Amino acid sequence: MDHEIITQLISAIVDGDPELTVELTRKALAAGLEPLVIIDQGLIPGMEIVGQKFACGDFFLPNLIISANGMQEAMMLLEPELRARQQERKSAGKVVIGTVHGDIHEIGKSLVATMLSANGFQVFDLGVDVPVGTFIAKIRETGADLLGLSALLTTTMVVQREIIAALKQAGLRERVKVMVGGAPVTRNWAEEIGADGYAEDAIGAVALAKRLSSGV
Ligand code: B1M
Repeated sequence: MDHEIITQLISAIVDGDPELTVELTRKALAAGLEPLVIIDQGLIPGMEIVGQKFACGDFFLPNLIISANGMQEAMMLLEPELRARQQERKSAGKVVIGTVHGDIHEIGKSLVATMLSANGFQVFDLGVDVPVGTFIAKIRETGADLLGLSALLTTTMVVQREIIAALKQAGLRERVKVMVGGAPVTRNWAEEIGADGYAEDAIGAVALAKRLSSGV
């Protein structure tokens, strides 16, 4: 039964049916499925198929948009559930996060932000297409210890490097640990640009943020 809902959820995302995506997400929660299982086994694999179909020309931009809308609406149901499962209440640290300039991919960044907040971090989410200077200003304003930079395009991951250079120029690099992520980003890339860490997914981002903020 559980497995069936997950399979249907993948199809609802791929078929571009936001209404059904939300209905199935509700059903899955009611059936007792963990929000992270719904995300990791249903919504994300669905989006991966959409991405593959787009890459090989079977799908077009409207397909991407409608599937993303379905996932975002489902996430609106799931985010409060993720937060409700929050285990650590005391602040684990302050994180400024955003998707870099030129890039409007929002879903993965928001999932990372939600998971960080659910794990006790105070999160300042700047949204998408964030100018370099806005990251710098927010770090100054909040005194954040961590900066999370999401990039989903090979053309925008280079902005992560620009932000690290801007941090140095602003005299903030020693004070802030930088974590990077997003589909095209790799551990090698993180090392190459001098970031402090890379995480492949939202769970990995929480583990990394904890490690970085504890100074290990
Ligand atoms: Co776009 N898109 N898109 N897109 N899109 C990709 C990324 C692409 C891989 C699709 C493909 O061709 N297969 C491709 C990029 C190719 C490349 O550069 N390598 C692509 C392209 C080309 C484009 C456009 C250029 C298309 C066009 O206009 N011709 C355009 C660019 C717009 C822009 O940003 N300037 C574009 C637009 C869009 C939409 C707006 C339509 C829509 C986004 C809507 C929205 O976010 N509100 C969209 C979507 C939905 C996708 C795919 C299909 C799905 C992305 C997603 O939400 N995945 C994507 C294909 C794919 O990735 N498989 C694709 C689900 C999400 C939970 O995963 O974002 O990877 P993800 O986040 C993960 C991890 O990456 C990680 O944790 C998250 C949770 O597990 N993570 C971090 C992310 N950030 C992190 C930060 C961290 C740590 C981990 O630390 C700080």
